[in-house]
Amino acid sequence: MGYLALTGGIGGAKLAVGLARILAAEEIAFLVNTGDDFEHLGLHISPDMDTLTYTLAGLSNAEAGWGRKDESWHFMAALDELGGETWFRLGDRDLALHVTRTGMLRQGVTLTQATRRIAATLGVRQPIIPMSDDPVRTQVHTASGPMAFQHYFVRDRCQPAVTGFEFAGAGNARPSPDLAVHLEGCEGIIICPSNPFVSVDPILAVPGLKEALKASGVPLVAVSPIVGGRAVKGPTAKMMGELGMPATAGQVAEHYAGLIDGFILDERDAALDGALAMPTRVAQSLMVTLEDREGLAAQALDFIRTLNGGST
Ligand code: FO1
Repeated sequence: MGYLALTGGIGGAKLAVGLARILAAEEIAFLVNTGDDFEHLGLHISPDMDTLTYTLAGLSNAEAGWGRKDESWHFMAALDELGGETWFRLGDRDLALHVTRTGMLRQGVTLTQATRRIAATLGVRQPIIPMSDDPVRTQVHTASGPMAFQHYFVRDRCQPAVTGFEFAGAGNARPSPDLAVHLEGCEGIIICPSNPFVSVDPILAVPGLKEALKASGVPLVAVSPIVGGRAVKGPTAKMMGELGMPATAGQVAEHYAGLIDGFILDERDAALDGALAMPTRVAQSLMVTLEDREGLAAQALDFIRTLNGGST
């Protein structure tokens, strides 16, 4: 028995830690966005899976939210001297992970298997499952044309105004084989407070995946990434404005309508409690301390139990 959490990016990883700390390792599995993945300097890079892996392993750079702590940057410095691309910062220790994964993939190891081996080596006991072993690449549409996700997010620092998104390759992608394994006996699904457009939608765009989540018949609750009209982290609110939507928690709930059975609002948005098309729960969703992360995780699990008709 256990839970499945959909996550991507830095915001999602925060709740993931809370879930990992209050549940036994065999009670939680993470389904992770790979739309941010890209080939860079000849390496396959999976940022959201690495962010989660490092975070669960206690190795992450907490200030940046990505990459490893205790890093050195000799590779970047040497690459710069050679005139290489240094807009995407790769620390020396982080680089070893990308080299290792790329080597595995070149030997025919799937992304699911490679991620499982790397996570185990780093001491992570919770399953970290890519949404698909097939390539899906988020393209950000802007007034001046489509952009690769990392060019938008890192190189251009989310400055371009977005007009839409495309998940190239999604049509031919299959859910990771490990998804069905972890949906067996699952008692609830959580959508972490990740960017709905570029961290969650790519996962839901894999054919059959949304259907598999709904077919599980268990409550699916989402935690709002928007608090009081602002994104907790990253460009979510900016994107909503550019897409002509109000940057509100209610709009995010609307975005997930039809899929979710419950929506967790932050206390600042308590006025929306009971005013949305689905059951809501108010919780402290700004996660600064580990206790905040654990508290929000506990609220999500309790909300699921309530929706399951369990404890009040
Ligand atoms: N984000 C940045 O803003 N700048 C970087 O130089 C950067 C490097 C990087 C390296 C490895 C990695 O796993 C993530 C990295 N990220 C960087 C974050 C990454 O772009 C984002 O975490 C996701 O793609 C969006 O959530």
